[in-house]
Amino acid sequence: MMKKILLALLSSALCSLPLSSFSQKGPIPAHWHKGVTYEIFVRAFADSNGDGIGDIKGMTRRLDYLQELGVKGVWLMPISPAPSYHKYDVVDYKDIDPEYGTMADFKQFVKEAHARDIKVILDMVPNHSSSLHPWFQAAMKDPNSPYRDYYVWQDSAKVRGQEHWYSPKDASGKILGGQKYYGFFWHGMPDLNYDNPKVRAEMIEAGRFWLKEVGIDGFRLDAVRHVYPDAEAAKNHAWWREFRRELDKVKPGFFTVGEVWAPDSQVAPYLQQGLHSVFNFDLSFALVKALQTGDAAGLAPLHKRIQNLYQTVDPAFVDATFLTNHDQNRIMSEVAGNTGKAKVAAALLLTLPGSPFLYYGEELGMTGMKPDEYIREPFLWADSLHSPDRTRWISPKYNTQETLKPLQEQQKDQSSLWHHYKTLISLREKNEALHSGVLKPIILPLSQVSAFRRISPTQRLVVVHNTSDKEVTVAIPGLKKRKTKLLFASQKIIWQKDQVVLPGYGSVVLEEK
Ligand SMILES: [Ca+2]
Ligand SMILES: [Ca+2]
Repeated sequence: MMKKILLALLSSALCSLPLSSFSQKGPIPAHWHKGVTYEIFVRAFADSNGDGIGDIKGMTRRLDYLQELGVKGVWLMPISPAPSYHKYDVVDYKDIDPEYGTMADFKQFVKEAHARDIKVILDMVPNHSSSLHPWFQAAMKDPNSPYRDYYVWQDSAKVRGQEHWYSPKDASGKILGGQKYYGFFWHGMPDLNYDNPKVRAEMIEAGRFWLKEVGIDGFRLDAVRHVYPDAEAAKNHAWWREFRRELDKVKPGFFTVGEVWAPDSQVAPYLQQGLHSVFNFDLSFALVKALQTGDAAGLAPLHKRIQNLYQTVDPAFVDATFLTNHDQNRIMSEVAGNTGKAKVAAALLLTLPGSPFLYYGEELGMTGMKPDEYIREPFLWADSLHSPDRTRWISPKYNTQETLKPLQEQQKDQSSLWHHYKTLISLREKNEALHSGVLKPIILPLSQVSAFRRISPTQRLVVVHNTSDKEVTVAIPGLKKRKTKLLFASQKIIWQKDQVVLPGYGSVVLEEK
């Protein structure tokens, strides 16, 4: 009866959505439900030619590493030509920055990634271009240019306050009179005008180019909710529907994961439109907080609540979960360098539902705090400063051989954070309930414990994490020692009859028979 009521409630919730909400999107490739994706800042990852700047050939050489770690996808931060070090200010949407290599290098990378069953998604930055983009240069110099309307202008007198509006300047820095342009993030990144159909066509053409001619699998979409301001959210949704509709003709079901940095209620509508997946910022914040405070009891119920909300919008959505990304302090710094906490954080991420995204170096326990450059430091491959592939794009403040064991050493040490990640990624992939099962939070009178079941048609798991440094005895309702099989324990556990004694910062995954 309860089930019937729930189904009725769910179907009425679905009927209240526009009829087009599901038909807009092609089916999501199963890959994204099952696999772990690895975010790479190309500049910091692997250098192939000794100039100190990470590059595409360097990444290609390290694809075997990614395969060994067990990831099934990579998200590359922007690789198109751009004046800044981070390249979120594009000057050519259909090329590769020469600092990173050539288009031929990149096509080779995609081919070799695919040969290892690793999908490739690229960061796409549709909200703004660089102020050095030829479109903006033409628009700025000549108000009658056909590119003038590619951007957002307003008469200086009408601009109230200075926030987001800037006067164009000539090459010598002299302010040009007349109208001001809109740049939500920075004066060097003028917003594109999506009311202009030519701008929408340009961005769809760029999408077509990468999906069809280069052969990538999808996009991480930058600043999704800023294409139009929040007050014009309906136009924003219409744009993402158009993007999906047009590019599904090119590569049906191409993957999209959106950055919608907002509370879950504001995020959910994007799933109804063009996107398969959105980053779960609320869970990221909650995970970090749980590790910092040691109060983890609310994690699984929170995750369940967010999932329920998103599922009413799109039952097939992919929940892009993560600990921290390139815009946030690194998780190891958030837990003050405590490896025990970092291990629980990883175990939570990889046992809760979702399609987990790792940020490069997280698996080594790289630290880093803002400003942004220092959360994007060189990956430490091996011991010596001049070890092959180590980038030198910035002098590291946090991650040096004195402060961090490089990959080569961690690979030799079975107790390393790196082995912990590798083991959990493999466990997640091999166990249906871990990658595809539903989440059933287990409520216990222990604030330091996060406990839940993961249930799929063929498997039933009990997962318990201890976010404190003290041993804890956990009584899981219905759990019988003789009917369970140990699938994973980060440290040795002890049974007291049917209760599990979990060491400090311990995680355990049990299969119920
Ligand atoms: Ca290089
Ligand atoms: Ca905008």
